[in-house]
Amino acid sequence: MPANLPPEAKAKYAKYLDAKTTEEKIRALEEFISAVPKHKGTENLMLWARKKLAQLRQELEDEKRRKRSGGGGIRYMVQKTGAAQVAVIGPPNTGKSTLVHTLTGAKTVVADYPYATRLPAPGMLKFEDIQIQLVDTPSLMLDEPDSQWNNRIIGLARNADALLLVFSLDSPNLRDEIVSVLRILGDRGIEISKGKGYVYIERTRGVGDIKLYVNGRLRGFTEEDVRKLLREYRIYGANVYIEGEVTLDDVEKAVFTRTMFKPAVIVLNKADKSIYTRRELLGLRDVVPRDTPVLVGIARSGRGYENLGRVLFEKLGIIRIYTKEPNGEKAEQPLVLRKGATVLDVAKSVHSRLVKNFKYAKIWGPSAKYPGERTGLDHVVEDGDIVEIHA
Ligand SMILES: Nc1nc2c(ncn2[C@@H]2O[C@H](COP(=O)(O)OP(=O)(O)O)[C@@H](O)[C@H]2O)c(=O)[nH]1
Ligand SMILES: [Mg+2]
Repeated sequence: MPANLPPEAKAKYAKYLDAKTTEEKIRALEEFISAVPKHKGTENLMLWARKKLAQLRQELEDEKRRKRSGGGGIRYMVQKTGAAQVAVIGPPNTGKSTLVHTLTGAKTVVADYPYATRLPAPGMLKFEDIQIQLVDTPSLMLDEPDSQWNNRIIGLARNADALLLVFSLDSPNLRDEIVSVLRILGDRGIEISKGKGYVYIERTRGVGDIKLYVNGRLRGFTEEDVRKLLREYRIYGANVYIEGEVTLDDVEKAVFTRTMFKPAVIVLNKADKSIYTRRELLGLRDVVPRDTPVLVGIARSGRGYENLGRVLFEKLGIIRIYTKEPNGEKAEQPLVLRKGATVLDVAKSVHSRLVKNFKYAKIWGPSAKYPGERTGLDHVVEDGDIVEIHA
């Protein structure tokens, strides 16, 4: 990087972005690939483009197969319930189904042969006064990273709020397996860590307007440079979200790979059959992002996973807010909101009327300077707060 693409290639890319059907996308991407000059600076880009092309071809085949068999097919998505949805993902036989069963009581398919689980299955994990939905999924095929089978599992990952990545300590290839799973996710635009910086470009339809939401630092470029760059790719309407420290190269990369961030927790299971020393496990830190918690345990008994609820809760970045009517009792069930939410978000999730007629709020709990502090709509609430809205 930077790719420094010739205008022709950029124009082809714009065509790819606008393509509607899978067939159109394939054709446009092929044209784009042949218009990109091959050199060191475009290596990553070509790698991404070829992967994407392989995936699109798979998708096309799948679409054709579905048409031949008269459409329909099984529903693969799992309806979200509870405070958040966590997809349990990993290589075969690592104990995913056992873990979901032990922690939630859900009936899952457990077997000592690979790929026994054919369909996703949800269960509810209790954490204090909320429930977190765990979704058991079929195992990833590590030796066929771009398979349609994996695409479906990645679809579940994309739809979830967080991932629980499960590996087995009796596998001699543990390190490679972790790397493979993270790569399978990364190749499809799912990162489990924001690293130093993070860019996400959301294209908007309609009137041309590029809006930047910067929560960090632009290293060596201005907002105008971003607009100029995107216009070169014929992108005239977009919301660009920037977090942390980011270069213009990072922004250009985000044009090509639509990266989304999914917080994750890693589970190293079958501790009772572990072939690793403590020291060797600590050595795995260089393939696991620093901000990703790692739990070691035994799924059959649940040992080692006693704190999984809290760890997931914290990683999900959610908070619990208890509403209260003036002179009433605090609600038993909390509202679940994102970290950083304000009184406005609280009011909105109760009733739009509360926003329109808002006078002030009274707060008890961690975010209150003193019990019953009076605040406006922009007050940032924290986990455990009690909020009373006066309207
Ligand atoms: N020793 C041991 N075996 C386990 C553990 N967790 C799961 N298993 C066994 O490993 C096999 C695969 O488990 P399963 O949950 O179906 O794995 P999945 O393919 O990842 O869903 C089954 O025979 C389980 O009984 C564990 O913590 N320790
Ligand atoms: Mg299973």
